[in-house]
Amino acid sequence: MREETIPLVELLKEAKGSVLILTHENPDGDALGSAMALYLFLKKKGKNAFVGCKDRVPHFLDFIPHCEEVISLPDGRYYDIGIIVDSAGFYRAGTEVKVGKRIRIDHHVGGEFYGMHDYIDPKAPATASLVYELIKSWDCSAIDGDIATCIYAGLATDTGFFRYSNTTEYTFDVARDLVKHGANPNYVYRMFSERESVNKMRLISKVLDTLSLYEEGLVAGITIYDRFFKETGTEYSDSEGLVNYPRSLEGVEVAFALIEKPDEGVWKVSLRSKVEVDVSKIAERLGGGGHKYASGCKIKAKSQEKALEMLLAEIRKQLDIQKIRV
Ligand SMILES: [Mn+2]
Repeated sequence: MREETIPLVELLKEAKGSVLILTHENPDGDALGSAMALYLFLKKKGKNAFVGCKDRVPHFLDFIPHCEEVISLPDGRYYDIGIIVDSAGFYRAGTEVKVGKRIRIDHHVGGEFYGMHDYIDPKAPATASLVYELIKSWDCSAIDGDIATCIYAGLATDTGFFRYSNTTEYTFDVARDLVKHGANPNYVYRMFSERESVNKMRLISKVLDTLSLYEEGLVAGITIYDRFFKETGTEYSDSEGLVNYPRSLEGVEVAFALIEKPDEGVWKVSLRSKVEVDVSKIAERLGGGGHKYASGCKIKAKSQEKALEMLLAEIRKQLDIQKIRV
């Protein structure tokens, strides 16, 4: 049993009121998988639990068990306890929520702290593995096939299906236990990776046309213009994971995707690193955050050129600080 889980487990065991579990906007596999696993578990424990998100569940996550129960936020309701998962703070929900007590379960470096009931471990491969530890500390016999699938989905996607550097012996220990409890690795993989639409393929094709290299090939990036979504009949959530294309190039250390968000007047940046560069430092200087290998931020700029210039300046600064040269 993990001692760090005790305060939160004790609090939830005693909880009589409503508990809202929420994720960041544009949820990924870890955010939704973690939220759904905790929600299903708390319901099993007889708690008055709810799960909410600003955005609707995207196509690539619609296989997550019971995801149709996700409430669209804001819903105007008051909840006694709010638990945000896989997020640096409640601001990442992207919407106002009315909750009494705020709690955070997360594996991002830094971020907001709400008190002794937070369960934060930047060394965890995924938020889903923290939810797993929490459930294990309370009642491991409650892990059924649905809960195991939710946790597995989060763990698998945040580790690039057990290939990224956060994949360790521990990651496999957790995965093994989840498979034992009914998670099906091939099913989850197929749901994530083999359900693309033709429209998404056409989006990828347009996006790859924007691929550019910088710093003699150490840095590579793509730009996803808002018009691309309209032209291909896709939507913002289809941009998830496209940053892995520039990252997959030989010699690239830092990869990025610049995504136009005209409704917010910003360019959303996804940053990825392969081995050494700590992209969380780049994202932090631009007002965002994340992990060493995967981070994000938003840049307020009128044009793609301006946003790119600001981003490249910070990337170069980080390469200089870490003395990374071709
Ligand atoms: Mn995560």
